[in-house]
Parts: sequence; structure tokens; C-alpha cells
Amino acid sequence: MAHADILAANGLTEAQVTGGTLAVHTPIDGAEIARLKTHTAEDVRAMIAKGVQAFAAWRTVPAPRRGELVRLFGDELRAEKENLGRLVTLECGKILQEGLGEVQEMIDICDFAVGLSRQLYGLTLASERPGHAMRESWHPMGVCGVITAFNFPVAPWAWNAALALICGDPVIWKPSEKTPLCALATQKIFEKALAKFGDAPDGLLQVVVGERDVGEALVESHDVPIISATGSTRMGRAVGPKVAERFGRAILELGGNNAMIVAPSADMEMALRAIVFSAVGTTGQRCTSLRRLIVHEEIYDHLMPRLKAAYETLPIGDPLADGILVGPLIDGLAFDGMERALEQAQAEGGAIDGGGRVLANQFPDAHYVRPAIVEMPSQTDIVRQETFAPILYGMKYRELSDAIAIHNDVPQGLSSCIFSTDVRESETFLSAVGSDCGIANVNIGPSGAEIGGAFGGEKETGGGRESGSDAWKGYMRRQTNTVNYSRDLPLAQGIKFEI
Ligand code: UN1
Repeated sequence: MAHADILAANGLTEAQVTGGTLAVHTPIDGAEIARLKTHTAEDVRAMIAKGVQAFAAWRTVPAPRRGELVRLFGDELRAEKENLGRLVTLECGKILQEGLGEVQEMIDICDFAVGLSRQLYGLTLASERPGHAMRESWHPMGVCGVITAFNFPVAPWAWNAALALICGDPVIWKPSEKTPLCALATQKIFEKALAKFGDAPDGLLQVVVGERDVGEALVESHDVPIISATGSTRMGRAVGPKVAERFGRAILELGGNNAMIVAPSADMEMALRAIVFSAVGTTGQRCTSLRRLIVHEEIYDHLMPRLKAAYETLPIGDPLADGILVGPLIDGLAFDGMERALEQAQAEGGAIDGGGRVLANQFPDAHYVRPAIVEMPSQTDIVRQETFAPILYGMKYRELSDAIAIHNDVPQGLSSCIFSTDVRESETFLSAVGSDCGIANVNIGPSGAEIGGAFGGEKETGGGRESGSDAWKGYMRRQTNTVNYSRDLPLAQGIKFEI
């Protein structure tokens, strides 16, 4: 399918994708596929005002009815899964299976949110005073700004938006300037759901196209009580303090530096498959990509050659083509970052296998690379950084406590795992003295989390939680209610105050 046909299949018209200043390139061959008109900070302020108006109406709609809109949206997504999945691949370069998987995550979170729309529950609490009742109520918050990254152009938006919408919050979406087309296509799908729903207020979902300045207008606005941002730790350092300064609520999902501990008792075949999928999937450009392999010294010399052999046969190429497992990096900057990291790793004593550009003749304007395995003498500086590329650092350990210490000795804290069939080891890894990450798995790689769990991590990952479990509470305000149904006015804390 030609690039233009993929855009057309997603309902993106010629008029919509031409005539602007923001050039969008596909990482598949580097071709320009759109030139979008961008919004100004002034436009964003007008959109926020519209969102505030939408909020005034939407918060009064019963939550199960709000869930009906999300149910319709899920239906439309099912119908458009193939088209949108292909656009995800075109715009960010992940293989089609992963593009489709991302749309599936959108569908799944819609289902989850529909059920949740009848379960926005609070607690009832025991009052210390006679004739009093205490409870918690959860109320809509207001406009929710969602900032997303190029590597997952649609799913993280959906984890936020599906919950925000059932919680009563309109959404303003600022997609990565590298992947705005996926956002515009998603907005069209959402509009179909809105048309079927009938009486939703205008401005429930608005998409902001542009670069940093428009993102800032969103982040700085007092009328946007929630900012949920996915991206680099650098971006989070810019966004977090700005939101804190105005006492807004930030939900941050930032960098990861995810590791796997492979213990002597591990099922080696399973571990190998998990390593390859999580280290080279999405060309190493997931927040949850496997970046560090901490292998017991008894099995290290057995595992590493087998892993290198598996890397040798990886099919690299056009992510839309059947059978390809590794697509391109997003752009030349990402490629330069990978090269620099490999140089530094070598200078720090690393032995590199793989790496380097491939298919340069076929795709002179794109950046395909061979995924790299780098055996490190220890966890040096470069290993402690997140490089958004398929580089896997291998290290040895002897005692599990040392492996856990190495594991936790990085600034990031998103996802982690252990491969072990020894329950003492795996439970230790999940315990208070184990992994310090938001996600810790046993006999599963660190990437590819299901939507049903809370997603996010600690330390420089930002501390936010999105998607499943009780992440919905991040989109509502908690109110503690005390009701006196007696004829007296007893004070709490035993205070006597007679007048
Ligand atoms: C991300 O890279 O921003 O667990 C999110 C996973 C996906 C989410 C990745 N469900 O890999």
C-alpha cells in the first residue's frame, strides 16, 4: 500500500495534510508524507476555553452514560484497527504486528473503561461521632492534557483518554510532532463515536498540532488541572516543575532502563525468546525495552552465544512487510544517539556485537540498524543511561543480592523481571528488598504490559500510574464528606467549645 493510500484509508484528506509548516516523515524510507498546519499558543488557549465549557456539561452526565461514548469509540476502533495500525507503522516505524497491537491496547482500555464507568466507587468510613456518617466521593476534575511520545503514538493516549472521559474530563491531546497523523486519524474515529452518541458537548477531544510552544501553553494553563505526559526524563524535567508550580496534577511516564536477571534455574528457551522480543521489539524504542541483562556467571557463557546467534538471524527491513521483526529507528538523531552510546560503551570496556547501519543503499534517507549486544565488565556510566535504540548490555553476577543491587543502581525505575524457577529467588525479587521498579515480572520480559495493571514507574520514570487497576483515581478529585444526622453538634477530637 502506498504511503498516500494509508493516509487516505484513515480519512486524512489532501487539504488536511498539506499546506502547513510541520513536515512529517515516515521513518520507513524518510519520505515526507505530510506538511501540517500548526496551532499557536493563542489557539491552544481558545481550545482550553472550549474544553472548560465541555467540562461544565460533561461532568453532569452520569458516568455509565459517559461509558457509552467510550463503548462506541471501542466499536469504531475495532472497525478501523487495520487502517490505524498501518498508519502507526507508517508514522513511527514499528512493525505492523506491533502497530496492530497498539490499536488493540486502545480497544482493551475502552472495554476496561466501560466497565469502570459503573464502578467509580468511594469508601464509607466509621465516624468517631454519634449520628454522623462519613464517606468519600469522587468527582470529575476538569480538562486533562495528554502529551504523548512518538514511539507509542496512540495507546498511551487511549489509556489516559478512555479513563479521563468516563471520569468526566474532556481531553486535549498534544501528540509528538513526529507522529501527529495518528492523532488526527484517531480524532476522526472518535468523531464517528460522537455522532452515534448524539448529545455530547463540543470539545470533548481536541488535538493540538505543533512543537514545544503549544505544549507549554497546555502545561502552564491553570484551566488544565491534569497533565499526563509520556516521554523522556528530559521532557518530564521541563513539564513536572511547571505543573507543580501551579499546583496542577502531573501524571508522568518517563524514561526506563529495564533489566532482566537470568538465574541459574531459568528456563533457557523461554528466557531467550523473552530477551529477543523485549530488547529488539519496536527496535529498542519502548519505554519498557530490555536494556540490561544481568546473568548468573554459571550460565553466562551458555546464554550469550545463543543470544548472539538469535540476533544474527533477525529479519530487519520495511516494517510493513511480512516476516520483518526489526523496523527502522525513528530518525537520524536516534541513529546518532545509538552510535555515540556504542562508542562510549567501547571506551568503558564493552565488547560490541552487532550495531551499525544496514540497508543504507535501499533506504538512503532512513535509519535501519543491526541491534547490538554489548558485554560489559560492570555497570558503567553508559549502561546507567537510557539510549532509545536496540542496545542490550550484558553483565555477570554471582549472588542474587548483588544482581538486585546492580539492577536497582540506575536512575530509572519503570519495568523489570527475573527468569527463575526457584520460588525463593523470584519472591525475593518481588519483595521489599527486590526490584525498585513500578513493574516487576517473573518469567516474562519487561515489555508488553497488559492494560489491566497500573502502568508506570518510580525514580526518574516519574511516579505516575496510567491504564488499569485504580489509575482512574488520577483523573478525579476525592472529596471527604461528613454528614451529621443527629440533633447535636459534637466536635471531633473531643473538643469542648460552648457558646
Ligand atoms: C511506552 O513505551 O511508552 O509494556 C509504553 C509495553 C506497552 C507500553 C509501552 N504496553 O511495552
